[in-house]
Amino acid sequence: MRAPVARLRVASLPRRAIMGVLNVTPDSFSDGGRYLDHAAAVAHGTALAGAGAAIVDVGGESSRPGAEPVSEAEELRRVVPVVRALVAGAGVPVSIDTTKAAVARAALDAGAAMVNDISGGAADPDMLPVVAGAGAAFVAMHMRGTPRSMREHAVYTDVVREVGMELRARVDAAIAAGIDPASLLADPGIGFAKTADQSRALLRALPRIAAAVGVPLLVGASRKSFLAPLLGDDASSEGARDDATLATTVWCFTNGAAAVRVHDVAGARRAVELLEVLERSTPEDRAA
Ligand code: PMM
Repeated sequence: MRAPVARLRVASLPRRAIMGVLNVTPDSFSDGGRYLDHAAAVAHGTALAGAGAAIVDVGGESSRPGAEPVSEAEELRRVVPVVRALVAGAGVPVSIDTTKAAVARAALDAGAAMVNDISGGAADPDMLPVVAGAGAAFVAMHMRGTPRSMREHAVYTDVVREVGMELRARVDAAIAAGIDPASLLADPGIGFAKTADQSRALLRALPRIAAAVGVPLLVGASRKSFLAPLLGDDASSEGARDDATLATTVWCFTNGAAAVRVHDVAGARRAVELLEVLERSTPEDRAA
C-alpha cells in the first residue's frame, strides 16, 4: 500500500485552475485513439502539466453520447499505469475520471489525489465511501442517465434550477459520505443530458449554479458539440473548437468558475494570464 496522498484542497489550487484532459481511450470524441499507447499518454500528460495544468485528469472510458461501456479490467489496464507514471513524474496532482469505484480505488492507490466522476458518485454505490476513505478530492458532475441514455433525459422545465438542485443533491451525498467539503468541486456537466441550448443556458447562469451548489465550480466545455453551431463551416476543425473553447474559458473564469477542464491547456493558460494582467492594470493604464 502506498502512503496516503496529501489531501488536495480546492483552496490550494491556483485561482482559475486548469485541469488538462488526458483520454486513454480509442473513442473519446476529440482525442480518442491518440493516447492509448502508454508512452504517448504519459508524454502528453507531462506536457499538459508543463503547459500549466494544475491537475491532469486521466480517463479510460469514453463518455461521448451513446458510447459503449468499458469493462472494469480494461479501464484499469488503460489508466492505472499512466496514473502511476504521472504521479511520479508530472509534478502536479493527478485526477482519475471514472464512474467505477474499483478504478477510483486503484488510481488512488497509485497516487491520484482526486476522483472526477461524471455521475457525481451515483453510478456506483461504493464510489463516495472509497473517495472519503482515501481522503481524496472529488468532482461531482451533473448528468442524468448514462452516456448511452443521457440524450433521452435532456428534458427540463427550468434547466438552471433543476441542474442546480440535482447537483446540490450529489454534493450533499458526497459530504454525507465523509468527503471533505474543502476538497469538493461541482460541475454542471455541459453536454451531459443537455441540448446545445441547455448547455448555453447553464454557462450563462454559472453564478446562480455556484450559489445553488455551495462549492466551487469546475466547467468542462472544451471542444464540445454545443460549440459547433456557432462555428459555421469550421465546426469540424479542432483549431476552431479550441478557439471557441477559449471564449468559454474566459467566460467561465469571469463568471466565477474555480476551474475549467480543457484539452488545450497552453491556450487556457495564456487566457488566464491575460485576464490577470488586465485585472492588475492601474487606473493610469486604463486611462491611457
Ligand atoms: N466531460 C467529459 C469527460 N469528463 N468530467 C467533468 N468533470 N466535466 C466534463 O465536462 C467532462 C468530464 C467528456 O469530454 P472528453 O471526451 O473531452 O473528455
